[in-house]
Amino acid sequence: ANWKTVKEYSDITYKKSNGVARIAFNRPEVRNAFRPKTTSELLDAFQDAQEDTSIGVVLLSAEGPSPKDGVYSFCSGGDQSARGQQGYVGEDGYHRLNILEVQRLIRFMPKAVIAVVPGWAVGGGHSLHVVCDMTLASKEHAIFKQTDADVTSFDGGYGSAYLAKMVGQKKAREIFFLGRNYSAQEAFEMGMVNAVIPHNDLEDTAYQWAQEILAKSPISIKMLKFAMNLTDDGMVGQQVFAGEATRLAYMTDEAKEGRDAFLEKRKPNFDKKWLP
Ligand code: 1HA
Repeated sequence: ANWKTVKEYSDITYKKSNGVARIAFNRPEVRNAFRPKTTSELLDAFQDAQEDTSIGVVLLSAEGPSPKDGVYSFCSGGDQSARGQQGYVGEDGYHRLNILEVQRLIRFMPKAVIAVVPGWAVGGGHSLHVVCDMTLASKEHAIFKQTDADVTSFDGGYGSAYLAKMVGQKKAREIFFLGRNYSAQEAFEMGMVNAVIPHNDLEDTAYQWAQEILAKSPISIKMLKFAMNLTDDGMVGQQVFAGEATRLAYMTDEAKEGRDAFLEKRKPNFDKKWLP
């Protein structure tokens, strides 16, 4: 990979190479906890990756290890030192839970998003890996853990209910109710990790997976992602999927006639082809 920095941020890094965007947490000294500044930067970077037509796959990864103790982390969730009474407090003084907006961007983005987990994936960081399309984990250093019930928080959406669809109800309840540590191998066996990768090969493997996806049809990847999302996302899932159906319908002669007739202030002639 020939990574080029796209934009300088304080709490994340953002690079691109050959169709792949890499967005990485960059607060390894606090296990890559996110504060409002981090989530704003994530939103900005994900939005850029979404709009950039040269990008087909996004890697959500993390810098590290911690310069303090050499420990690797993906993300340890909300920064508890920024936690106020109603959410996480930023420089503007507002209390926010806008990591959920980041989750929605990942979920509804018409491109594959791969979580690359080099170390701790904890609390809201665990939920982020859950909402990504796939997860690759470091064999030696990845640890999955749900601490929400230790700190009076709960991700009642994708982080838990969608997780239960992934690993089964009993396991999901164990993960949240006991908050134990799970290795990459255990997470793999539960079905929430796609592959366990030797730590030194993790980033290269993620890039390789991305390249394999990039060789596929962009329309197929987008439609398959939206199709697999649909049943779990209710009316919004239908809206997203149907939006793509609308786009395809717009490409027909029939749609062109509908538009042209309106603009030319005449009755449309739909040529009455009621195809089977
Ligand atoms: O659930 C949600 C949400 C739900 C709905 C809507 C929005 C949500 C938004 C957020 C969240 C959450 O994320 S709630 C869960 C918040 N996160 C946690 O409870 C995890 C807290 N951290 C830990 O349990 C542990 O640090 C660890 C298992 C990740 C790692 O343990 P380890 O290796 O023993 O390291 P540790 O010594 O604990 O931490 C290293 C440094 O990082 C410490 O700072 P230092 O003593 O060096 O000054 C530690 O305070 C800091 N740190 C780690 N995690 C966080 C953190 N500082 C702030 N916030 C953190 N999350």
